[in-house]
Amino acid sequence: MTDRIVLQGVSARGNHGVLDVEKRDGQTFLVDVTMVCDLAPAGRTDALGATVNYAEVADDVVARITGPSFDLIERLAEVIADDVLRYDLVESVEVVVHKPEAPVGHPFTDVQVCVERRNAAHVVIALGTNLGDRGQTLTDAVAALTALPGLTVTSVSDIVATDPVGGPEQPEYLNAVVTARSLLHPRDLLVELHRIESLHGRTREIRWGARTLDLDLVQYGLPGGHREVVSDDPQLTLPHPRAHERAFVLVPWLDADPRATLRVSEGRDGIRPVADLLADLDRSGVRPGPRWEQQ
Ligand code: A4P
Ligand code: MG
Repeated sequence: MTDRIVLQGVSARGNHGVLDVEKRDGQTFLVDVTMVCDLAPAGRTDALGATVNYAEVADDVVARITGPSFDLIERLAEVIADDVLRYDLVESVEVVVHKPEAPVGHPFTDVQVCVERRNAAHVVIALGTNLGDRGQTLTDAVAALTALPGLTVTSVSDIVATDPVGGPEQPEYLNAVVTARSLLHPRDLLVELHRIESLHGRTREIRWGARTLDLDLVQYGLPGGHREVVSDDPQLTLPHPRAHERAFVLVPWLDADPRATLRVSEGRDGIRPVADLLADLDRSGVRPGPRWEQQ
């Protein structure tokens, strides 16, 4: 695919940088975005809906530049690339972040980082544990997911401590959510999730019973996007049939992805912002949990 949309030199003031003065005073950042995508449908139909609206991309870029401060422009480039890959049409994206006023200490014209990322299905994985060294288990599970070929972890929520929902009387849970992009097919990804669970001594005696590690595939593909998978197969139901009613999933998911949406029924109207779903739920059983352990 050689078709591309190039958006160059989007600029705004932001507060990214390691130094206090950078976080306090801010400086100008410029961003170039190159999106590789099939433009033939737009060329044929002349319809904006058949392409990527570069004005929306520019809005997202400016929101990231002016948004919460990162230490590194590598991180800024990464989150911008991730935003762009929400457009299913985009097969791959190159993001260049320029920081021409960076405190380099010598005359220079520009410093830039460039990242190139491929698109794949956006997936959401929920982690739960209420037996053993729970914090360490979650840390190890995220490391195992990060190391999985074909899976690129894009965001990890904070850990929440949660009251058990359903099942027999059992200890408090720690839960978290990881978002990722997957080149693995849903079934292959589930096999890998089960393998990681087994590595942590997961056994299955009682449904909804206590467990060392539970990894559920909450969603595969963005709702309404062409990589979305909807399935009522009991071996792999997508989206996860109980996710929408569980604050222990939605609270960390929203933390990992404030713009998350979840399909709750068929059609366009069946896609709901996770923030709205949460507004209707009792969140009293979900509390801030421990910090992630250093690896
Ligand atoms: N399966 C079907 N769809 C999926 C999917 N989307 N992701 C199948 C993962 N697995 C899926 O799962 C049972 C079977 O579901 C698997 O064979 C798989 O092929 P399991 O992990 O063996 O058993 P489970 O986790 O006990 O069942 P389930 O239905 O996944 O339970 P839930 O709904 O995940 O509930 N309370 C708190 N506070 N925190 C928790 O994390 N977790 C549960 C488990 C109950 N209460 C909780 C928590
Ligand atoms: Mg499960």
